[in-house]
Formats: sequence, C-alpha cells, structure tokens
Amino acid sequence: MKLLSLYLLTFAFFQSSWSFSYDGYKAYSVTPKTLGQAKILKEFEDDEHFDFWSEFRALNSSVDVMVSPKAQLDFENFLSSEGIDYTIFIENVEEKIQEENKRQKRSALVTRGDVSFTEFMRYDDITAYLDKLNVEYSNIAQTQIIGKSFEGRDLYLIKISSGGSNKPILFMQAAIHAREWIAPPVALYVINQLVENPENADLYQNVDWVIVPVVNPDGYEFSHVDTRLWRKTRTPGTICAGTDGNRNFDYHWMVTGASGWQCSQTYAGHSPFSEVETQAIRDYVLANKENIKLFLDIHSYGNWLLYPWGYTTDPPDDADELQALGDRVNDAIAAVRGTTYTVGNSNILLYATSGTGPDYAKGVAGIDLAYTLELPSGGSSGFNPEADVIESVVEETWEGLKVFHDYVLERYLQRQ
Ligand code: 0X9
Ligand code: ZN
Repeated sequence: MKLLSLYLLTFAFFQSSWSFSYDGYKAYSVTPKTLGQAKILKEFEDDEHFDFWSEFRALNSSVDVMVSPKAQLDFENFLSSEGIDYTIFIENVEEKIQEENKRQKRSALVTRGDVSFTEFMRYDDITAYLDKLNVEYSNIAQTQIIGKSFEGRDLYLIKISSGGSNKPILFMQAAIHAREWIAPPVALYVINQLVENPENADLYQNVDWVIVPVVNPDGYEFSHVDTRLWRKTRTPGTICAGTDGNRNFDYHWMVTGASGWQCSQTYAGHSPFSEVETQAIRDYVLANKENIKLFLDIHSYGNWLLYPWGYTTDPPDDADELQALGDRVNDAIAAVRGTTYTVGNSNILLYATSGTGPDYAKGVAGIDLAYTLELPSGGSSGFNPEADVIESVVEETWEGLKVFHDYVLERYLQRQ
C-alpha cells in the first residue's frame, strides 16, 4: 500500500506533459477594423482548426485566436488579402505550455481534504475538500450531488447557510469551460472564506450561498491529463467529442454565436440540454428559482463582467440596474490592487452567444441578476496562469463578490 502511494505520488509529481501536443500551433492577435472584417473572422469559429481564446470586444480591438499548423498559411494569406492587422504572439503553443508546466505545481502536493490557492487542484482533491467541510462544518456547509457527469463523476454543489428556509440564494458556478483553471479557485475561495473564516459569518446569516466549483469535471480532468486547452464536455461525437456547455441551455438555443458542427469549440450539442452537466444545473436552478437572486457564471479570460442578453442586442428592461451593480462590483475589485473589469451587456457589438447559462437563468428561471464573470488572463495562453497568481486573483475577486451579497440583502431581504 505504501509502495503504491509512493508510486502514485511520484507519478503525479513528475507527470509534466499532456497526451495531446500543440506542437506547431500558433497564437495570433487579430484586429478587425470594420464590421465586415469582424463578421468574416467570426465565421472561423465554426472551424476546428481555430480556437478563439478571447472575446471579440469592439472594432480596432484585438482578439486572440490559436490556429492549427494546417490552417496557418491560408489564414495568414486571408488576413493579408483582407487587410486585417495581426501579430503572432506565440510561435509554438506547445513549447509555452511545457515551459510553464515546469513552474506549475499541480495538486500533487495538496494534502487530501485541504484547499490550496498556490497550485491548481485536481477534481478529486476539490471534492475531498468539500466532503471535509460537509463533515467538519455540518452546521453551516452541506454538499449535495446534483447529478453525474457523462463519465460518471459526481457533480458537487455546496450550500453555505445558517439554516432556516426561504432565504435569498446567491448561486455561483465555475468551470463549465474546462480549461479556465483560474475559475474553480475563485469559487473555492468563496467557500473557504465563508466556511473557515469566522470573520465572514455575517455573510450567510440572511442569505444562502450555493456554489458549484466545477460544472464540467470530465473536461476539467481532461485538460489536466490529456489536452491542456480542452473547453467542452467529454460526450463522444461521431467525429469530434464534446459540447460547449455554455451554448447548450434551452433558451434561444442555436440562434446565434453557437455552432451546429460537433468539432467547433462552440458546438451547442445535438439538442438543448443534451449534456447531463447542464441538465443538473437546470434542475437545481428551476427547483430553486424563487429563491435564487443571483446567477453568476465564472469564466476566464478578459476582465469582463457581462449581463444578458447574449442572443440579442436588445438590452433587458433592467439593464441600468445590472450595469450599476456591475460597476459597484468592479469598483470593489479595483480597490484591491487596481484590476479593472469592463462591465456591459454580453452581446457587446460583435460577440453574440446563445444557449448560455446566464441567458437561461434570466430568461427562463426569471433570475434578474445574471452575470458572466471573465477573470483576468494569465500565462502565455491566457488560460495558463502561473500558480502563484491564484492568490491575488481570488482575493481581489472575493471583494467584488461580497458586493453581490450586500446588494441582494438590500434589494430582496425585506420581501421574503
Ligand atoms: O463564449 C463564452 O461562452 C464566454 N466566453 S469564454 O471565453 N469564457 O468562452 C462568454 C459568454 C458570454 N459572453 C458574450 N455573450 N459575449
Ligand atoms: Zn468560458
């Protein structure tokens, strides 16, 4: 037994590479100057040789896209012929990932049941921590398994509550996109601060917090061991695997900014809610929709705090309120060490999306306050932050998330 654990530890510690190699993949920073240019660029999203890492934000503002070796020559010719400016900011993505991996300790060093904000934790370590809280702090923290992932992993949710019923709920989820490794630590820090830091006890007296730290554990694990930049779920397809969970919700499903092609990074699935992971979120949200006052979907990257709608450019009726609250969250984050977010409607100028979690939460479940938080980028690819930045990101973000709490308290408590 001892030998086995030693072997496993050694294996985990020295395991430094993924099965899939990004050798020869390049990352481009591309700047569309006209709406026409932006539209044609967006069409590449459906192509499996292209992986858009950052959001289209505005004309004359750059977007990051990784291109496979096969497609690079045609892409560069195309950009030149269209007069679209670009630079190559990573010549070989594989080299960058390997270089960074040498410096990145992953959770080989995390003791079972502990939480770490100095390395990226594997899914089993995350759930072991939640299990521990469930036992050691059973008066305030309860885990719930809300379903199983496609590969059979338990989908964990944790509720932090001082008891009683019918309180407003702040709902947060992270890592519906597998590769966005900085998202689970933000969710885990909220959990850690609420449960293990007695100074924060007043934050769950009148409001319950419900947090799903990893919505897509299959993809998350796959991004640790096989393909670093995996985004989707792991459901098999006839040609390519995986569905984009954030295009799979049944609200204006597949109307825009989503793909019907299974190899696309934004594949919406063969039908709405084809994925067990999104079904689990749907079921929890619908069953608790009267109480959930905030739906926060945590992603990376780009420093955005976005509110619906993704599927249409028409703003929601309460856009002013969503903007004002978002601005307050941004101010609180900025006060820590100057990190700023752009707060806005998610269908900003060029980047429509449909079938997202926040659109569903607002449009179907009637949760007024629905947001996507795109955390800061890190490392060469934006999804590969150095592990030693985790702490500063989670700390500053926590300051912003407390603003959501204060607002929900002000806005909804007297009505309960
Ligand atoms: O595309 C997404 O699902 C989100 N961005 S990510 O880079 N994390 O994949 C953004 C969803 C909401 N944003 C917009 N509608 N613009
Ligand atoms: Zn994402």
